[in-house]
Amino acid sequence: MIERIKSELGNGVSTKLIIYDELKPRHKVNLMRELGIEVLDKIELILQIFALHAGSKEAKLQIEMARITHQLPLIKEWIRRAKLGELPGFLGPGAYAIDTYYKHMKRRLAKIKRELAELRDRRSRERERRRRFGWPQVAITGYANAGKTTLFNTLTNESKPVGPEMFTTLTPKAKGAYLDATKDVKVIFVDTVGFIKDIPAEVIEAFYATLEEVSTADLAILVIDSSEPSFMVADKVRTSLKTLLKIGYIGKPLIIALNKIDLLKSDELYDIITKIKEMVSSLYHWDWSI
Ligand SMILES: Nc1nc2c(ncn2[C@@H]2O[C@H](COP(=O)(O)OP(=O)(O)OP(=O)(O)O)[C@@H](O)[C@H]2O)c(=O)[nH]1
Ligand SMILES: [Mg+2]
Repeated sequence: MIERIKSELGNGVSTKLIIYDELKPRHKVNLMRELGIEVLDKIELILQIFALHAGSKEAKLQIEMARITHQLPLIKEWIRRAKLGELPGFLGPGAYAIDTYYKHMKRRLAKIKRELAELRDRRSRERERRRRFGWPQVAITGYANAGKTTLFNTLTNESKPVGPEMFTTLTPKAKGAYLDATKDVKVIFVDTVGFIKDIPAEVIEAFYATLEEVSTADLAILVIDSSEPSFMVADKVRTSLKTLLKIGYIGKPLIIALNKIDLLKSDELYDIITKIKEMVSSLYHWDWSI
């Protein structure tokens, strides 16, 4: 396999190999040693894309935290192997320099955690303030690119960026809107960062702010891109429901919003609705509707 990758990479033309899966530190170190180029796994790739989109300070800190958290086991593996003499002078610095770098990263991580905790406190105080007005909070959740922000904009008359690329939204946004023309019922809609396939949201602590917005909401709207192949739609509904339970959205109502139905034929829509209804009745034990 390694030989095949080597020949595919050509003679020094490629400088980076991206593996669209999660890599264990020891596998990554082995690959880098064998190939002599940078190797990225799926999580690192996603974090790099995140970094391109990060606008707010909070989003930047969250991404850096996720990156360091993901890198630390790798650096540890480097140190272990370098000390065993398996990686003499590997990637430039020796074991001592890597040791220092490891300690530096740990300190940086602790600092980021403190800063994020402050921002989180502020967010939670904001939430409390909104609650004192008695306005219910509605979280718009779902996978990346499902159409969450498009729905948020429509409901709140906002114009937050939407786009076909993934991870357009990286920090939760809240805005109040009246539900009826008489202006009796006001609710706060919260747009959130999308779930990502194969990366359990609770693994990446960096999404804490988003998770908290969802778990403390009074109602969640789960936006589903129903134009995807039906097995993917079913899989995403199933994992979204599990994620909602894991992050503590329990005992509260749920609206499943099938989005992008303009891209479906009516019999396809009927099939998807039937499939989702079956799944949700067996997995979600509280009020729900589609
Ligand atoms: N055809 C079709 N496209 C839609 C619909 N709703 C949203 N889109 C498109 O889907 C893409 C993603 O929409 P967003 O609202 O940015 O999705 P999101 O879930 O907020 O995405 P992230 O913030 O990246 O997680 C955009 O190109 C939208 O124009 C719809 O009902 N039909
Ligand atoms: Mg969005």
